[in-house]
Amino acid sequence: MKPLIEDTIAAVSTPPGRGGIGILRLSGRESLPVARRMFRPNTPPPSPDSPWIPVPRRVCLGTIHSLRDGRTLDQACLTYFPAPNSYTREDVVELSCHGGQRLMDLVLDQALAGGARLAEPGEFTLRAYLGGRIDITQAEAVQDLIEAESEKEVEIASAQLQGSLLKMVNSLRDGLLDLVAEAEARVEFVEEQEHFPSRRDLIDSFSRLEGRVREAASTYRMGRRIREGFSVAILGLPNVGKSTIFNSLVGSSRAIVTADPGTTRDVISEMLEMEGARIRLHDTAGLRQAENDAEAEGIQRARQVATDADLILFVFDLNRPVSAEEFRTVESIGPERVIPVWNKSDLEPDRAIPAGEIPGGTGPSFRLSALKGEGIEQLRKEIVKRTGTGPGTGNGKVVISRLRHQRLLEEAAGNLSRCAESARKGATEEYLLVDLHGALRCLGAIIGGVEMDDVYESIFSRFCIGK
Ligand SMILES: Nc1nc2c(ncn2[C@@H]2O[C@H](COP(=O)(O)OP(=O)(O)OP(=O)(O)O)[C@@H](O)[C@H]2O)c(=O)[nH]1
Ligand SMILES: [Mg+2]
Repeated sequence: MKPLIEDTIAAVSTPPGRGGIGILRLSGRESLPVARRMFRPNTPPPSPDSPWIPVPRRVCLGTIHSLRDGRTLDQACLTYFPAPNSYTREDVVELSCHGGQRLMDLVLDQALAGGARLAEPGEFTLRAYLGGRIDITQAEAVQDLIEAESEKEVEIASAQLQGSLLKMVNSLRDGLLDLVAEAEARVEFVEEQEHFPSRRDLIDSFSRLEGRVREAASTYRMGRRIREGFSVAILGLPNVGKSTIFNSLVGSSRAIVTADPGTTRDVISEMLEMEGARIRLHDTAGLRQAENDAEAEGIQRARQVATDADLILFVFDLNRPVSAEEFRTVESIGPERVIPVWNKSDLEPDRAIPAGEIPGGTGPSFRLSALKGEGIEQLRKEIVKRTGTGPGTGNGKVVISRLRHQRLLEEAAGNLSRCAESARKGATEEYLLVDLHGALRCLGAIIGGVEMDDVYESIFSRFCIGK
């Protein structure tokens, strides 16, 4: 449904439930008149005959009362943001009340009785977009910020709200516009072809720009993992201390630990935040010849989790020689996804990590005593490092976090690739311009220029009410 933007809208912008403060927000031409009907300032206006106009952006204390019987409902603070210096670029009034659920319902009822309409989900941000205060990527960033569950997600969404994605797309668009201008000039000035760079150069320019667009699109993999969490599985033979390591990393006795091999059966998963990144950690059943059906199913599940995981902590008992089964398993997983962990170092403190007994990985091995908690911090740091999300990684680099952006970038890259191919085959500039304009449209759609109905359906309707 497309909301009407002429109306004045109202919504409780704070989450439902009880809170110290609850905020009612109004936006639209009638915001102030609606607020006046339900709010009385403590300091009366100088002239009772002329309508009261609060000092813009200055908090004003007063009371909210019922439109039905004049009863006082709450003491509240009103802030008036006259257009265009507001979130929506319209007149906005915010009423900070005491955040009781029933009270906020009543306050909202007064605003509706006073002439406002209940806002649709995301309608305040939709108005900010329609008012030209933000572009679509920034509107999406607002939603991402609200939904962010890890520090890393906050970091990406906040950069996007500051315009990082907009800047990157604009820079790609500038490059594309140069190419469009050049192709158009060639069409226009057919006689003066000798003044233009060679066709070879033109093809190179298409390919270079395609590379930049594809590189931007490829950051989506990282963006998705940051949002959904990196999957890290703990794997190894029975009794090597997997569950003890799991509990250490989780910080609680989540998994059962006993001295009997074959204790863990099911996959046990926990979502953690490590240095700002979301990690989904899985403890699994020890790998061996199963003794019964339940254990066989557990081992099957362990192998499945290992197949899907981004990273595997493969745990060895430092005091036992590496078995052929362990060697084969690490080899089949692919050593590049494996962090070898040598546990129970407390039993023989002088024993060194056996060199060359497992297929070579890309990173260091870890020696630890999960029982004593030794080496766990270093392991935690290595996990963060291997997920590529540690502090400082990717600084200044834009990470795409939405499928919509990735698809449009891939489509633009496809257009550019077709362009280079056609140019190689000797196509005319007019022909190339079709694909160049196609690419331009894709980049444009990332930041705006899409039909209002589509935008509303695909982006704003997923917001919460009041934002
Ligand atoms: N000495 C010593 N014992 C440990 C260490 N880590 C774990 N253990 C002990 O090893 C035994 C097995 O530990 P678990 O964590 O249950 O091992 P697991 O790999 O999960 O075993 P399964 O679930 O059976 O596959 C328990 O008695 C632990 O206390 C360690 O670092 N040092
Ligand atoms: Mg276990």
